[in-house]
Amino acid sequence: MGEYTTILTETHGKVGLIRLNRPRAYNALNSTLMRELTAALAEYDADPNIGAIVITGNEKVFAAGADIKEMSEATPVDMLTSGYIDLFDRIRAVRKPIIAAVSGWALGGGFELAMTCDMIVASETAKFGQPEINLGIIPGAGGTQRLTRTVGKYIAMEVVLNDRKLTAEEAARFGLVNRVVPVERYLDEALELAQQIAERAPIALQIAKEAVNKALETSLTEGLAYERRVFYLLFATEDQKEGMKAFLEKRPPQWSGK
Ligand code: DAK
Repeated sequence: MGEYTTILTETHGKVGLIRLNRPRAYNALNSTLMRELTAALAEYDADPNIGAIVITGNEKVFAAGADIKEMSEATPVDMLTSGYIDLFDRIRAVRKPIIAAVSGWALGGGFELAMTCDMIVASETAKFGQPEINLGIIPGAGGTQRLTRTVGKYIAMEVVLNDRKLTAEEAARFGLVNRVVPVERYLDEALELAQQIAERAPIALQIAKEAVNKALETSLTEGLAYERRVFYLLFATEDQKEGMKAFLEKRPPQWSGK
């Protein structure tokens, strides 16, 4: 892995773990951190020994949003040309599954980062919010769109228009997180989930992630047609042959990723 100053990386079996690490600034997502995060994600995405990725912060904070100090004097042209939003798009383009392990605050861009991931494991202390309205702005990295698609219009309006923070329990009730666990367990739980996923057939995993994401972006008719095409495509893989043969032979499959 490259040399990073604002994140820490570790490998746990087939899982790449990225810890956001600007604790004194509550892991505010400055441009260095976002660049390093996307570089580390790209490294793990290209590594054939890695099957899934976990992004976490620390017990107190996942990330408190974009760095307010860095953007307080920005012009619209600065915001447009900084490339900041392209970094979020790069996270979205990662082909391997990404799990956010969230404890404490996930605010603004930090909440948007968690929602850009594919699954969210939360500690009981997790708190989610879009407080941009307090700064005279609105969410700019998907908050108004991803949140609304997940929790619906009415809750999203309260979160975005009135800085309503969501507890972990509320987030679970609204379908925003996969599970809520005691704070001592949240990272292990996310790593175990990621490890299970990482053991699965790599090409099917990639296609499955794409197909689920497609559901959020197309009509049902187009989505079903897309699903059917990629379903047929998987019958061209060695893993499909192996998976079905292993089932019939009553043994665990050995995935080749081909
Ligand atoms: N940026 C910079 N520093 C931050 C920060 C942030 N977002 N959040 C916290 N910090 C820093 C504080 O300044 C403080 O630093 P020192 O004063 O000690 O040097 C330290 O972290 C601890 O913060 P507090 O003293 O405030 O700690 P508390 O426990 O009292 O409160 C808090 C914790 C997380 C509730 C509070 O710090 C807070 O409300 N933070 C701000 C949260 C926020 O408003 N987040 C939204 C930021 S706006 C874009 C797309 C998207 C975005 C930008 C561009 N493009 C399309 C280009 C995203 C925008 C945002 O996320």
